[in-house]
Order: sequence, then structure tokens, then C-alpha cells
Amino acid sequence: MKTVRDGKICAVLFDVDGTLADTERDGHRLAFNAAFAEFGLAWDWDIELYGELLETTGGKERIRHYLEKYVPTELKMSGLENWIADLHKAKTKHFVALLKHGKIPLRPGVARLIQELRIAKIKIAIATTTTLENVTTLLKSTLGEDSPTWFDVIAAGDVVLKKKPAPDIYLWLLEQLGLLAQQCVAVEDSECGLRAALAAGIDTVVTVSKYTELQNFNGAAVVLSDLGELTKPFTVLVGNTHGSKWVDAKMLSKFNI
Ligand code: XBP
Ligand code: MG
Repeated sequence: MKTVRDGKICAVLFDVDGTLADTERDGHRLAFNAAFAEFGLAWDWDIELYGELLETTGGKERIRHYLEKYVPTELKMSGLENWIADLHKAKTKHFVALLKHGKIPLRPGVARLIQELRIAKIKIAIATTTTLENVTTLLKSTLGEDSPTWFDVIAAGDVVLKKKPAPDIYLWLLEQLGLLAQQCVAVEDSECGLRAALAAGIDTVVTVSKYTELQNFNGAAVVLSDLGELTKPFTVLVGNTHGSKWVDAKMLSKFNI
């Protein structure tokens, strides 16, 4: 049975990659390729291949999956786990540098919604597969130095063993927040993320990105082009926003009652 809250949500849980910002194609992908070059590898993850590789969540897991599928002979190398971890560290360094150069902006409506939720005293939190340093750097480079402190909890990367689509990151986050799933709404951009949030019992708004727009979003509360701005409303792809033209606390509170 749903309905613990009295019409007002207690927290909004944001995914990061694809949701807060379009980080994958011209961010993470380029950082992976830069790390490969640094390690003397002739690997090139082009836009199409990267779209396929995104089905494996987590950068280290994605590298391993690539090895298994495309360069299985390398799996025999000694110290494989450490080598993957080092390669991934180099990738994080390149990604953070891209963020610091201001190369990756927030998606429409993200900064607006975050500020509105803070004013409304609704908790905000992060549930992401990516590395913590990537999250804090993205927030600082787009919303300001102190912005990571605006979030009640940032759940990121290896804090849980099983990454999305497993619900673990959301369950861990709910526990840290001391809230029930019914008191929260998640914002995700991908089918993997949606499955994770739904498996944790959390109603989910999907804002699609280029890589995810054709995925299956069955079960989402609503599927939108983006969060929408007052000057540029979202496009509704699936579901009913009951007249709302941009995502705000009022609209989110209508779900899950
Ligand atoms: C997206 C991911 C991440 C990033 C790369 O996470 O699956 O793996 O692609 O980041 P989400 P790392 O959509 O949950 O934010 O290399 O740091 O894993
Ligand atoms: Mg995502």
C-alpha cells in the first residue's frame, strides 16, 4: 500500500549521468579513450560502440565487459583487477579535467529544480553508479563550490557491490536518508536506472537522453524530454503531467499518492 506522505514529497533522488548532465558521449567516452591512449592501448570507443557498452553500468565493469567481448586474450594478464582499477583511475582524472574546463553543462531545468526543492525544504540526494569525485566535480563546476553540501546524501559508485539495475544503491540511499520509498521520487534517464529505482519501490520520472530515448520505460510515472524550464517547457513522451509544463515540487508530489 502506498501513501505515507500527506501530499508533499520528502526527497527527490537524482541520478547523475544522463540526468543531471549529458555526460556520456562527450564526457565519459572521451575520458575512457584518453585513458586508453595514456596506457598505450589502441582501443577506440566510438559513439555507437559506447552506446552498446553503456548497457554495462560502472566504468570498471564496462572495461571488463569490453575485454571479455572484444579482447578476451587480455583476460589472462596477471593483476587484471589492479590494472583495470588503474586504467579507471586515469579515466576519472581525464573526466574530472573535462568537467573542470566547464565542458559539460547541466541539462535544462536541473539547476532550477534543485533550487526550488531547497527553498521548499525538500531533501535532495544523489543515487549514481559513477565515481564520487565525478559527482562532486560536476556539481562544483556547474552549481558552485559549496553545492555538494546541499545534498543530504550522495550515494555513488562502489558504495554498494551491485550497481544499477540492481536496487542496492537506492536501498542504501533510503537507509541513509531514513526515509521510505513512498516518501521519495527518483529522476532517471535510462532503463537501467529506472529498473533500479522501481525495484526499490520508488516512483520515477524519466528524462530521456540521446543514448536512452528508445529504451523501455514501462513503469515510469512519466517520461519527459527533460525537466523543462519556465521559458521552454518539457515535451511529454509518456504519461500525464496534469497540466504541469516543467517539473517542480508540486508536480512531483502528485505521484505516489
Ligand atoms: C552511469 C554509469 C557510469 C558512467 C561512468 O551512472 O554507468 O559508469 O558511465 O562513470 P549513472 P564511472 O547514470 O547511474 O549516474 O567510470 O565513474 O563508473
Ligand atoms: Mg543515468
